Amino acid sequence: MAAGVITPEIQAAFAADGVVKVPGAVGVEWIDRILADAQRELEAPGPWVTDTNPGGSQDRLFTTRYRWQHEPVVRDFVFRSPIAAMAAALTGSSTARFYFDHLLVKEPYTSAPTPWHQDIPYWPFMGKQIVSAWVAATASAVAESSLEFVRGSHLWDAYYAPESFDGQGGWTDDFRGEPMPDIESARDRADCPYDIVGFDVEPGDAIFFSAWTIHGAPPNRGAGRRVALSTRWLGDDATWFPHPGCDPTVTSADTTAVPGEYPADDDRFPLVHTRHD
Ligand SMILES: O=C(O)CCC(=O)C(=O)O
Repeated sequence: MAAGVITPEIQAAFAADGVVKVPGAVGVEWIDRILADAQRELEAPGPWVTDTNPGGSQDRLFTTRYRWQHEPVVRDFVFRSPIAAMAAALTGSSTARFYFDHLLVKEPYTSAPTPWHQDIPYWPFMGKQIVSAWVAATASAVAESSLEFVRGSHLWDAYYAPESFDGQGGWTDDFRGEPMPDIESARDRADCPYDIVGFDVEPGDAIFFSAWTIHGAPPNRGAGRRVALSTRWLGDDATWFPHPGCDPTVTSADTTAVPGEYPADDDRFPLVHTRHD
């Protein structure tokens, strides 16, 4: 059983650090499909895209999201890969509902870092059992833009204002919140207060992280394309929390979810995994 690879030790590491890498979480059959899907998206992008260099084959950060309802590769991955069960097991949740998919491509020699951020302020949810699974479809070391994390930051009780991934500043104009600390400038200081950890990855490795954990990625200094599919999972304690400035792709108009309550909307946030004890 897929969730079985999530041992109590891995669970404990996730609880303490807010992030864990699971090597070989998904098989090669998924990787080929994700890579082909990424190529198609780069050539003919859908509606929810950020792109720092449209059409470019270098120096380009491209992301697209919310495709599970119409893209077979993403849909299959969400419903048939072992990721939902692993996400639930990591947070101790008995269920995993799906929130959204996010394909992230960094072409070779992309100078743009992925800014340091937390995911939770971008999203119309509250809860501690909300987790992302970033599955690498290409090998990448940290210098080739694999992810970095501020270990333990999910426990800070902080909720920082979101930023745009294309380096254009605020995510939306109407979010009011505390700015993200300048982690990048602090990291080389002897008295750096942040415990920064990065993970080199091979295709099929998954990095699971809490929606509260601060993370980012350096520029892609390598000659290869970096591709990852990040999927977002809601655990038992998730509640619907629409707020000014959060992600506009799912709004209260799109869902039967009720503010402050568990989002039992099977059409919008399908129940993908239930633990059978
Ligand atoms: O792939 C990246 O560069 C960033 C990924 C990320 O921030 C996420 O999956 O939440």
